[in-house]
Amino acid sequence: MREILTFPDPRLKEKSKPVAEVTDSIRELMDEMLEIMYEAPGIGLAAPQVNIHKRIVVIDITEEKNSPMFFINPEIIASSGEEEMEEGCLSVPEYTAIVHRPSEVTVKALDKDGKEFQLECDGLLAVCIQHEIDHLNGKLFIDYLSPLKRQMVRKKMDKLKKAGR
Ligand code: GNR
Ligand code: NI
Repeated sequence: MREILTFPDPRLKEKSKPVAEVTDSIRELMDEMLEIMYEAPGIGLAAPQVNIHKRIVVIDITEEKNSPMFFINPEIIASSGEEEMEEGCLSVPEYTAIVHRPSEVTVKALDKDGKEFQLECDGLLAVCIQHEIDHLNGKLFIDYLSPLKRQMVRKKMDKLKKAGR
């Protein structure tokens, strides 16, 4: 599970399943995901990126890497505004693109104790949580781009793989 799946791996297109119960093994999995994310390094990681098709997300947008956030079965229950941000993805290495998304979202999820919470977010956190929930639904940020651009990304990934990176 150390390996992060990269585009165009078809497993990234699978829809992840809700977590039925937040158990110790789910908590262990989230700690492992956090480690992988920090090491990558990234500001967010969704379980399907490490080939675990469950609705689990970890995020830490701080530079100090000391404020981890855990989301189980996250759902966007409200959104407003519009924003464009340059996004990257650990599953699409060495590529970034501008994506338009709602600028403010309210997320409902379960925490590490299985307790439901709601969080209003904006800025980078709002972008990140939307990006991660997309992963749970089998969607990547490059799916918002034109087919031509996506084809370009496909070629670039091919080259990276051939170069052994
Ligand atoms: O590390 C990441 N940075 C990032 C920057 C802008 C918008 C979204 C992200 S998420 C990304 C890590 C990742 O791929 N999560 O799925
Ligand atoms: Ni990503």
